[in-house]
Amino acid sequence: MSLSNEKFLLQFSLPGWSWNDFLKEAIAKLSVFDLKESFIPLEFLNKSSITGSKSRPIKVKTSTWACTTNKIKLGRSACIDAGTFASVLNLVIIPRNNYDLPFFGADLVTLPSGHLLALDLQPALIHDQLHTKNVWEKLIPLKEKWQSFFPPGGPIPPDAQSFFSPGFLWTRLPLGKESDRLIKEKFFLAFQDYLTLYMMLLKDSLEVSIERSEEILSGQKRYMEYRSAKDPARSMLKRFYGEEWTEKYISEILFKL
Ligand code: DBV
Repeated sequence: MSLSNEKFLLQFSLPGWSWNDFLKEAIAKLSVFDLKESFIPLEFLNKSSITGSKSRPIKVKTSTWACTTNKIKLGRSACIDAGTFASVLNLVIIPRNNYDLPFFGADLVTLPSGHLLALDLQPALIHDQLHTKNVWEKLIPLKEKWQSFFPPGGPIPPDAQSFFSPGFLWTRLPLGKESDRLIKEKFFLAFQDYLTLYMMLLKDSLEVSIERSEEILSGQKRYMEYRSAKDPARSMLKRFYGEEWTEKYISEILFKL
């Protein structure tokens, strides 16, 4: 792991609850490849603000980290630390489009209302056997193994369904010691399983034809447009940092191909 990675991780060690161990695990796994950190403009690298009320101000920080490898176009994390108000790790890995690979997506969110945990390998080309079969065969057993420990997260909007895989692991948990234990003892292992599978798929993938890679690219664009249009963090980010910064962050950093 390079020095600036470590510096970043130190900046994100929070007191109390944090998703830091998950991010560290992901970076450690990615570091097996020829990882190169990507440049993030200063205004998005570490953004601070104050939210809450005058009598109870809450410090908010959003940190962004990104990398590439020979098969990954963009791996990026967005971490929000607003103390008890919010703790978020959103991680997306976008493979290069000359490989027939899904996205890796994790959305780990702690709010005063509870934890919301989403983990998936998501297709760029929906309903395309060549793109999905090999992945789903390996992913569905992981979903079956891990979802049994967690209550289902509830329905996802119909327009979003096609962006998820049948291996979507998704739950909502109340705050408290029992959930903390479940997250540390079970969800962390599920996260490692999903990541390990993704690393294996990356390692084994072979380059596809130019025609195929163009098809994959247009699927990736559709996916990014959807994620950027429907980012569930939009209203929170706007509250923290205002509209202009938020829209730029979403379209130019979080979901840009
Ligand atoms: N979600 C993001 C990014 C975030 C982020 C970039 C930078 O995609 C955080 C931060 N997700 C985030 C927050 C919330 C959610 C919710 C803060 C809570 C919003 C709130 O309640 O105010 C999966 N994330 C959610 C929800 C889902 C997901 C289904 C609930 C939405 C709701 O209840 O309205 N993650 C989300 C998703 C994909 C994924 C749609 C893939 C397509 O990976």
